[in-house]
Amino acid sequence: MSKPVVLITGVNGEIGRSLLKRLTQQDRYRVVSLDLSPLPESYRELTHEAYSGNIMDRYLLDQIAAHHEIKVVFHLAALLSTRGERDPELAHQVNVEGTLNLLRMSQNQSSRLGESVRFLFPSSIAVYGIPDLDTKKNVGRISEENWNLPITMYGCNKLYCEHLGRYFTNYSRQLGALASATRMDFRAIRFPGLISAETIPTGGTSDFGPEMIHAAAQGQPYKCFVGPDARIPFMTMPDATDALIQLLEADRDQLSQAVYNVSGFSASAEEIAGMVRKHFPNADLSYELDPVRSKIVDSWPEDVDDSLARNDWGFSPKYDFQRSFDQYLIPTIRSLYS
Ligand code: AKB
Repeated sequence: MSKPVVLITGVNGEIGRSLLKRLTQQDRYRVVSLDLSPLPESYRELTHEAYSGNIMDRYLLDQIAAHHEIKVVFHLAALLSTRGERDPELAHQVNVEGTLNLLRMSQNQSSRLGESVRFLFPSSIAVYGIPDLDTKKNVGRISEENWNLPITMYGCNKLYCEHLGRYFTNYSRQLGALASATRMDFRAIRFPGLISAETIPTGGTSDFGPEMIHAAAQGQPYKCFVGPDARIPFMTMPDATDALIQLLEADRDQLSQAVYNVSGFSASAEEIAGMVRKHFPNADLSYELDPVRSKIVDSWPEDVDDSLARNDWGFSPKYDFQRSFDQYLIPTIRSLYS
């Protein structure tokens, strides 16, 4: 039997590259990819076909769908939270209208194939908005339905797209009228700050964690843009891509909802700095607050309750705070920069 075709948008980003490698190792899927910028050759050769183009180009999306029997979409293309605050209208266009284009394509594809296309969407802790630091300290690990009051354009976009995905899967009246239409199957993970040992993120606000580690590993000074006490949940990239694949492969009837929190560990900027100094004793780390970015981080929870993901589809991250550094980040980063 031929392998199911997976479309990854935003494949040239951090999650995209890592997911592409992971799917290639597993060898169960055939990957078609799309990104604004062309994939480097070493990644391109892992794909069945790599398209360069814009998710706003509906004609291109229709062409891709016409040429491949896409059964799964990982829609990763997005402008992250810091970048989104610099150009909120562009963020809305890419994050919302772009997602709508992919949802529409997936729904058409589901009707055409008579099989539900599984649509995997990386949402974010940015959908949460906690009004002040006292409340942040006291709310503890928050669950999916609480504090859905984002303060960034990116957070608003992610929250709304979760609703759009649920709408296409369950409620679209237009589809209700077509009794024979097979509905698409939308599933989302609200990711915390992600830390990869191989790549450095761009345009996010949780970037202070990975930036600090990569700067120290390269012997470069780093000025952290949030204060030492700023605390949010994080997760390693291997745990993030494994979670996406695990949620993809879960049976529909295992899932009690469409959107799930996940977390690897909760850490403050100073706890990360402490761990970095332990491994790189000459690290030159200091703090220089960026008022906008630290306000964004302050509005995100210290940690999230991911018990539904654990119970429904067996989410179980390999790396806690200590293991992330000892067994993944430090060994991989050292070999990257040596
Ligand atoms: C960002 O910082 O914008 C992202 C996120 C937390 O979704 N990394």
